[in-house]
Amino acid sequence: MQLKEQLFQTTQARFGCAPDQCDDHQLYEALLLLTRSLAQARPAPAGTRKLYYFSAEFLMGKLLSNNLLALGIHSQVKELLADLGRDLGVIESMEPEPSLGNGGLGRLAACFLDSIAALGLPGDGVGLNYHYGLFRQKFDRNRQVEIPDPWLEADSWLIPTGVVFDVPFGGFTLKAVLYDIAIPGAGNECANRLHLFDVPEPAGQPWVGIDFEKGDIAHRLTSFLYPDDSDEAGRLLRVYQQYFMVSAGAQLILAELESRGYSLDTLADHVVVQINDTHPSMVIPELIRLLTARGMSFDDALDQVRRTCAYTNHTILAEALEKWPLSFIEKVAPQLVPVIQELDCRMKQAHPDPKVAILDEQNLVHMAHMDIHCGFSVNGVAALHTEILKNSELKHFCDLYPEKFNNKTNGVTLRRWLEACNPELASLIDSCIGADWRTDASKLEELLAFQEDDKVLDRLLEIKQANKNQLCRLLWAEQGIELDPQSIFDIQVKRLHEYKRQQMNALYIIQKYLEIKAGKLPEQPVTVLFGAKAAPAYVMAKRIIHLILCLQKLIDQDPQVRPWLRVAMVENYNVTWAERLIPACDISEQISLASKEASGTGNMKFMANGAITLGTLDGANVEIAQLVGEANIYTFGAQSDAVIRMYAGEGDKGPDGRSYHPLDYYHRPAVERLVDFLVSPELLAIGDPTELSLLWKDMKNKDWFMALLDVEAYISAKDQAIKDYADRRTWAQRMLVNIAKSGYFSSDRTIQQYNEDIWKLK
Ligand code: 26Q
Repeated sequence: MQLKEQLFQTTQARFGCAPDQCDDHQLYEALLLLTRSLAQARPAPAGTRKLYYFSAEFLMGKLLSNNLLALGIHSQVKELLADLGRDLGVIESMEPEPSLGNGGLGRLAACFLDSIAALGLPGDGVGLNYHYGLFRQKFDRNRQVEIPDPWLEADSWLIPTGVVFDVPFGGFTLKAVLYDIAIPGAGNECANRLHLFDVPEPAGQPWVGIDFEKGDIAHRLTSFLYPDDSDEAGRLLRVYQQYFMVSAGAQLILAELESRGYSLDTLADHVVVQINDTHPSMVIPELIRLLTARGMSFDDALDQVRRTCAYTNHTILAEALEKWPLSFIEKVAPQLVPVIQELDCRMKQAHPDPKVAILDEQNLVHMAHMDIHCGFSVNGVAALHTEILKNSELKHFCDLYPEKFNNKTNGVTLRRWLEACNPELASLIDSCIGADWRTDASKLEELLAFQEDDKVLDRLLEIKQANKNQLCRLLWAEQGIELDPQSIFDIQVKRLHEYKRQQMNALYIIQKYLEIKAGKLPEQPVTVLFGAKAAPAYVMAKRIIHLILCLQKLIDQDPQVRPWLRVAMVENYNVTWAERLIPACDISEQISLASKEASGTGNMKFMANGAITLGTLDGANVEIAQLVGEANIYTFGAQSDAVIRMYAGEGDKGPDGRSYHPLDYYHRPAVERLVDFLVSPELLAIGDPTELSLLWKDMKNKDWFMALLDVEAYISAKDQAIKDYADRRTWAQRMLVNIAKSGYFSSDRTIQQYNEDIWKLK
């Protein structure tokens, strides 16, 4: 049947009218139903071995456009709507964004699902159906306010499956109800599934308070997604969530193994489980428990699980490595305690070094340690990150099991992060090298042949300008922010964390502000854009948001500075805003303290859209720099080995154990006046004096992530970039090189490597 006919039938059945009689939301719903059923009808990819990608987060973003592209009907639907006088962009804007993730880790999982399906590999996601995604962010009096985000509507991408498992908790049992989202593969006829488990009768309101009863857990277990929080409160619920996910997921694996006709003792031949950071690590003892309960010996169960499970590490920040008190597990899932104790005992016998123990002296379960002992693969997410894991953070484990350690540099799906979000650039690329780059991103390198082609270079600049104009229109319409589209767009969008150093960017803004006030104008007008959510309990991160919003206001009110320097923080930064901001970016800010950002993936998206990176040699920036060459990136700042030595206190150790002393840098005249501006009369007149002075004190006395160490080098590098921007032709050539080299950062490449080295699916 023709699509037109199908759409007609869908709107008739659902709303009793023809498509041209539908409002925008009804048309969106009709397209959702149609697309969902087309994706659902596709068969799973063939194969005897199947991957289960376990993750507490899948930050999918809107799915309509993506699915239309994967199904190969995007342009057809667009034209069909145009014939009705409707705009697909407007219809898409009706879709609520499922924010079932915090940031990088969750978005990576979504990119991976896209690539696994596009490569035709049999692999499903396993996670939770949170009813409230990450909070919606509002700004009120220059502060972040969090508002619950109910994303589920009567019609959504979820497909009820009728599958239910019992999950046994200490003292009660809960049913885990399975919903699926179909993940169609681009360029083939298959679809995988994202399996999301939910409680049978979810409560309508998000969780409030932390004193919960068992009855509450039954209704509220999937209530909300935890922010990547430094907050201890309510952590027991997190363990309930994790066990619910892995127990139901493990039961699904064994049920599918059986229905595929395989016996339990062939588990490792037919199943591979990828554990996305330690959040799903309890899948290891749970699988052992289920196998032994079905009659397998502990030895054999451990052997199967060891050949089935693989672990990905996404962070080296010590505070983010999960360690749960055994008493939590005793309360949530007492049946796991003997399994974990037995694993601990065996590992201690084989390797008595307390540094590699699963259970430490305080009876904390080190989830990563369990993963490494009981899995066959441990991978980092960028070359530098993996080296740091092997040489420092996980050195003791690498000495024990060198063969388990491997690197898988992250990637992003260019189908969402180039084709869908930047259609004009995608069609310019098509006109240069054809359309095959969509499924073979290495083809983008062929763009290098166009480095001297003025038509292509001019068109690149034109498209960037058009994207900037478009972003300005949206920011004005949706947030009342008015910007100069002719200015340089310098963008830092990512979660707010001290190690990502948005505060250092703020110091740059202060430096420019003071210069302009003193009569020294920048080479070009600059707009510094931010997007960032802070975890609700992360006080310092919220102070940095406060600082940025105060600077925004200060400059907005100043007619002398405004034409040259603007600051704008986008409210409620999410995947949808990323899709609008990234194509409009000139300078991509990737300025984490070297050694702290495991990989970063925003850096890759910006590069693919022709932004030039201004970054430290951290995470995947190192690989970006190697690929594009130093003429096509701005790098600055201390390198990871030097930073690691300073944390270790090599040399002149201070009272906090480090050999980095922020006051030494603070007292440099060029730095002191920037830091002191935090408590200047101008800023105190706008912001909260207590917050600003606490931030000021922290910056000069503590500065845990060494912003003052790098700030001067940062300022010169950024000034150089702004100066170079004036040579439009050379800049366009650099943009082209960045786009051409971004093919390496396609998640298709990453997934191919996971498959070749770890999963071995086909
Ligand atoms: C843990 C316990 C309790 C509550 C929340 C959490 C929690 C949740 C999310 C801890 C961490 C996260 C998210 C981590 C994350 O996004 N890491 C990023 O992963 C990306 C993909 O590999 C990398 O590119 C980034 O460098 C890394 O920061």
